[in-house]
Amino acid sequence: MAESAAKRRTDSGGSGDLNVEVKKLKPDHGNGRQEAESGNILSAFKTSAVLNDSAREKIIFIHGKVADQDAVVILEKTPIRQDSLDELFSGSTLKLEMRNDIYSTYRLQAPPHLNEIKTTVVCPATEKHVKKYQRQESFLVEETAEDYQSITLPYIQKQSFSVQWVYNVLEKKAEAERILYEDPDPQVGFLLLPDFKWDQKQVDDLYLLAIVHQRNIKSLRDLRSEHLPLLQNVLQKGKEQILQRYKLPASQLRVYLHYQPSYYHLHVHFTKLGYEAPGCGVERAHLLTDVIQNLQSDPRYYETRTLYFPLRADDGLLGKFKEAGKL
Ligand code: M7G
Repeated sequence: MAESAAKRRTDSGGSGDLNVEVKKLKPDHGNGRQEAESGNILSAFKTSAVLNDSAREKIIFIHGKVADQDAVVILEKTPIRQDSLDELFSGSTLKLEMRNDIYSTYRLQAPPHLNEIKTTVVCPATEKHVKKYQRQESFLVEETAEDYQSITLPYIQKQSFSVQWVYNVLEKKAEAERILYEDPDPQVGFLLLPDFKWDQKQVDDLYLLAIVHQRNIKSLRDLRSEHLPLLQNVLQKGKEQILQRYKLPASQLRVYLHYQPSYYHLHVHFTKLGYEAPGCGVERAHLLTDVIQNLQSDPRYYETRTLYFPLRADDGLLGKFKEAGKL
């Protein structure tokens, strides 16, 4: 067990940030400057609705207000780390609930630092954010090349989420200390950093993002064979970095793009194979290796193909497909 605990600790050759203390961050209102805060910005949070929750995943999405601003708060219990087990057993109190023959159940009260809740705050949140986190039925959409030009493109040009947070990362105005690797080349370069869904405490749910420096590639649909050097570079160097830092070989990784993404600036998801990351299903995730091969066999593959993707019931884009008689 000691060996596997050491593995889970992801002794990453000195990246040193797997046990970073969670700082409470003030919303940065788009300029990317974040301040470590000792106070609790959520102490005055007023809940208006639970948007979604899952007992199995131990996560809850809440809509409410911070001061007068709309906010979405996500609370998530984090996995139990093997390297904290000794402390968990020796430093907790144990309250018996029931005992029967050889069976007994307890409530274990762990020391506070082993009992943290990962908290994500979106503030101010737009109506679109509230919808993104709301539990809803999804519908599979069939998008031809013409549909993309006449329905999807005009919609995303007007209605998509701001990519200010992406520019803040690229310009080192936010999360600069979290960047794991940068290839600064303007054509084939990218930044690699932890996705904000990953608390970096264990590799079991590893989730990194590669954000490309080129700013004119919105999504998979815009990819052409001229982007092959960029995609190959992201795949190759991303894999190398992950092997070096986390000792995870490429055979343990799922490397993919979302279509449709939420944020229309090209980025690639790197997740650990055994971890069922949200959005890793076949209806939304496109393996980067497949994307590269498709572009090698047809330079206009993603310009011309019909693509399929799920949209949630009240997604405005779904409404546009319905209006056009496509559903
Ligand atoms: P996507 O495919 O555009 O949309 O991926 P999705 O959120 O529907 O999957 C964007 C990815 O960026 C997601 O995995 C998000 O968790 C992640 N992400 C979003 N924001 C706003 C941030 C952020 O501010 N910082 C970091 N590090 N990751 C983010």
